[in-house]
Amino acid sequence: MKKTKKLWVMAGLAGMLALTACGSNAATGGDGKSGAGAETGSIGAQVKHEIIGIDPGAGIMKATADALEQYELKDWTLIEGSGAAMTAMLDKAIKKEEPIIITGWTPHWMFSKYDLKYLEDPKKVYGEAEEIHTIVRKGLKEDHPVAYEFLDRFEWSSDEMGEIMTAIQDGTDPAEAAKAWADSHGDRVDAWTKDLQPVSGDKIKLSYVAWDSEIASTYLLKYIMESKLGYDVTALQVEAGPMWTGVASGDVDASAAAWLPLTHADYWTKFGDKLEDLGPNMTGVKTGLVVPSYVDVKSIEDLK
Ligand code: PBE
Repeated sequence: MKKTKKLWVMAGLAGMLALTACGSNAATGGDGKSGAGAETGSIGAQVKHEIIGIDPGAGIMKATADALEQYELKDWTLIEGSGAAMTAMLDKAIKKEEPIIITGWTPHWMFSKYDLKYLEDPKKVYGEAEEIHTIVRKGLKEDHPVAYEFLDRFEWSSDEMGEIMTAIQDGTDPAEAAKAWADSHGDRVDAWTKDLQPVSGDKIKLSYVAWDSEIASTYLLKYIMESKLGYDVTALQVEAGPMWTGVASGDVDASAAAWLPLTHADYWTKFGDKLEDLGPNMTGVKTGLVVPSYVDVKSIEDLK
């Protein structure tokens, strides 16, 4: 069984090389229907024309649906699931050295754990300079000025977030991982909280989605707001839609998980004028289609 699969992969690699050698005229062979070599060779056939997605509300799912259209990948299916299911399938595929295509993003611990690459996106369907923004409900500044000022100051790097994410991935409880990070990065925490007068137990609600990046940031905010600023913070784990509607309706005070300008563009169009955008808490983030580096595909265009 294993052997067959390996051979299959090798045939696939040979097929890809042959296709490359023939130039980019995908009309022959690219659809896997023009002869045995191409059939076993196409990456599409190898992964059953499936892209392993995450939760349906995620912006990356919409971007991927757009990518399937714009790159005319008609035979392909985007599989819904969750961030956790996606990383479990990735792990399984890598252990067997099988091909897999996932919806991925940075920062994410998977890039330090595995050897992965983004597929090139010449049509820029996944956008360019993406950022993570902190959004707050209208009126937060008046009701909770200390929380507002802290959230407004909060800005960090993907490497810093990566430290918490990796600790969680290695089995540390998220609250513990956030505490350990804050305790060992006192200079950063002091800069964000400098001269802010702690309150006594005011309640704050943060919403987030169970994406690994957002678990890390939200638990850090909760820890700092509770331990340094005296708040009683609830971190509400919801789907992407309710995360935005919660802040827009005022049921939730803030979220540090708004990916803009592209990933959450639809949510921004719907709710942007009903909330306040405090700007980026992280810049240089990215989303796209990701494969293990042993998968011999370079660009989304090669999936055709
Ligand atoms: N993500 C991680 C989210 C934003 C954070 C890229 C999976 C999304 O696609 O909406």
